[in-house]
Amino acid sequence: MNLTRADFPEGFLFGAATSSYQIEGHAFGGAGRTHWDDFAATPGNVVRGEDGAIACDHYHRLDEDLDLLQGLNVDVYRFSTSWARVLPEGRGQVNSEGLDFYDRLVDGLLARGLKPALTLYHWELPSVLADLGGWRNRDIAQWFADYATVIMDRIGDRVWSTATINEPWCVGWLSHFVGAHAPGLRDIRATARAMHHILLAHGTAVQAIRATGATNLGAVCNLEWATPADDSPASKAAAERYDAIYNRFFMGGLFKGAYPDLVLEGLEQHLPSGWQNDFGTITSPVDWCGINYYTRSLLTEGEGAWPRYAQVEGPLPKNSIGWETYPDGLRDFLLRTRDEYTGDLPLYVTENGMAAHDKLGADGSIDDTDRQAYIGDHLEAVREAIREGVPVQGYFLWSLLDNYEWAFGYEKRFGAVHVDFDTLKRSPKNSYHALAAAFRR
Ligand code: IFM
Repeated sequence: MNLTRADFPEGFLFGAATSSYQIEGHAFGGAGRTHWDDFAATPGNVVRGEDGAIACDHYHRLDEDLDLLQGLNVDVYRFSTSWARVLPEGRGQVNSEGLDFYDRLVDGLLARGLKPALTLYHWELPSVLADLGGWRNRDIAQWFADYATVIMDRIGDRVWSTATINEPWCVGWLSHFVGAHAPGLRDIRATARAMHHILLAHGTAVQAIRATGATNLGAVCNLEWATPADDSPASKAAAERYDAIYNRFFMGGLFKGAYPDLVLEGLEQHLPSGWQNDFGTITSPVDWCGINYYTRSLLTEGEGAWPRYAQVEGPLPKNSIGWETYPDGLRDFLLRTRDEYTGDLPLYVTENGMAAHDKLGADGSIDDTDRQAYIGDHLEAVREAIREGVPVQGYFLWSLLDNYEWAFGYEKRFGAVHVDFDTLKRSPKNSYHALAAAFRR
């Protein structure tokens, strides 16, 4: 790693990120069932049918993991609270063990000099609410705001920042149109409603938790650069549709109070009636915007009904999932976000990292040179954006630990720390040591 902390502006924050269901061990501490447990229980949805019941057993290894974070020399830790751990039925009765756990987590961070960056929803919807229609049901906006208030009442006095819903595209499109994430639907009407209600829930929660005195609130979107696969007008149009659905729908809703025409073409007839009246809530001011960035896609004209695009395999080096490494996309998104959506608002890269081809050495070390190169190249892209005047104020590595990679089960590893999922032993990879050196103060 060539870059160090000294290559970034004074006060720039380095962090690491995880999420509750991916690391905690959902079987522990009285957590309620989630739609990911249901999804994983359906044959064919998840590699080997794996779920988050044990995951990294972070629930019982909290101190060890917080020590690893501290050893990484980061400033801030992005974690999420689990709705179903705190409210097993989604609403009503609070599981005090769940809140106690997050209390210990926040205090453990502060004791180690780390800033707690909270995300309120990273995908584990309580099954009870999923059974009521989940993100398709407009009532979820208030359910989510009520849950957010329960969390803030307990730890809001000590968290440094709060984000609402991680990666709206995944919660909406990937989960309701593609069907690759819980609840695994392939239904355009469900998709339109879910995508709109996610933003409505975001705005409703922002208003509710601001009223509790919460500050430093943000929205986090995952963005994927869309490149036409060739010079044809059809491929260019396919890339624009992909970009509109993936990136511009959510950014447009949050920061312009409007959805792109290219998305309305397909979704308008399925949006809930009166959707235009919700933008006052959806655009409730936030204090920062987070961008999760991993890759780009190459697009060409597809077959069949809207959105009629097809993804084509690209020529660039890929991670172990097959995602191309394309750091220019991060720089270009930071510029575009500032220019078209957020202006002076602080931006954070709230996730970036690589599922690498980790190699175990005879001495027990884990060689992940390609992960180090990936991170270095993306940090360089952040520097380029900063040089162009974009107010980027921090970068979070995904992820501290190898963890439950959703539909890929435990097979794809993003961690700076290796986790043996049989023994749960943690072993820092070479990237952990390189990053600890780069982030040293
Ligand atoms: O593991 C996920 C995370 O939950 C959300 N952002 C992308 C990561 C890698 O796929």
